Amino acid sequence: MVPHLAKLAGPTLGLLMVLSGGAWAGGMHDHPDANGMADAPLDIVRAADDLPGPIGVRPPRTVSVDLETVEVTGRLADNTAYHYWTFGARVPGPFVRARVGDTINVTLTNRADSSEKHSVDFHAATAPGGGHFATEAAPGESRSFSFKALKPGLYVYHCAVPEAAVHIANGMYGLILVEPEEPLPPVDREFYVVQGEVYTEQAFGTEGLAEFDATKMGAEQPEYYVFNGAVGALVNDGALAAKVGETVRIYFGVGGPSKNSSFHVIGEIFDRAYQLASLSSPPLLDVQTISVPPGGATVVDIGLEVPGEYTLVDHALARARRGLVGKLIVSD
Ligand SMILES: [Cu+2]
Repeated sequence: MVPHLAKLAGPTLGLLMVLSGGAWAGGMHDHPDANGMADAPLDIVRAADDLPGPIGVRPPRTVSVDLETVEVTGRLADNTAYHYWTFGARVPGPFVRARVGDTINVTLTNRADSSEKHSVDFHAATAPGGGHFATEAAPGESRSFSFKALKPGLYVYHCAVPEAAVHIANGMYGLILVEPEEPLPPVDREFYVVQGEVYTEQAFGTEGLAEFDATKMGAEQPEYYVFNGAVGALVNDGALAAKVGETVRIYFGVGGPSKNSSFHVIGEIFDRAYQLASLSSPPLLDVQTISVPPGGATVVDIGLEVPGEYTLVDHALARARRGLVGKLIVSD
């Protein structure tokens, strides 16, 4: 057993508790080694191609969504670990796919080895707190609610237990796609990418266990910016892969908690961009960079004409040096 966040003892912990509304009250909790250790962190990256396929044409029905909240020590960067709070031990959480008119039965189970309460707020739900109040679960608890997906779109979901920004900064966000009655144009490949910020006491790149810094979060000064949870998540083996002549679709969201993304793929143009992830509005055509707010999303389609390596960035390019780089590899 490893006492994570052990360095937070004493006055530092007291200060954090004031700043974060007591959200760290359980921060001294021991976690099983299976949840990762500082010197053996888990891979928490959600692969960009880890999403269910298109629903296509079908009548509305009932869909079950089971989310498990797990606190793990994961790899934030080479030689840097971080204590993540997650949906399903990956960041972002699972991609949820439904169709407009579906009834969505959500069950959130907070693992018994968690130190915190967790919940889920679906932006696709029209209900108080988006389901937060109905799902707020203490460690070991399981809570459920149902909602009808009234509006098509690509929506963020996130934990909303106070202080919600802390839970989001620690990795508790994901996307739910509510497909319109008439499906989107077919594409050859689909990808799932979510941007977030990580606020650590230690400077970017410092080796060892990086600890959450409430002051930096309050000042909106992250040390790390990440696609899919970690530095390097979408490069090398994690790169998005496609072939010349194909059209790819990226479901892109921003967990935040605080920073907009100016999402851009270097060397490409978004042939179609569904601004603010509205799927009821016609897409914009031929867009270079699209602005995505925290708690927001977009859907972009890219036709691939030329083989080679393309780079996913936030065009606030200074963020690249803090980890925000992904790759799209296009082969012949
Ligand atoms: Cu939470």
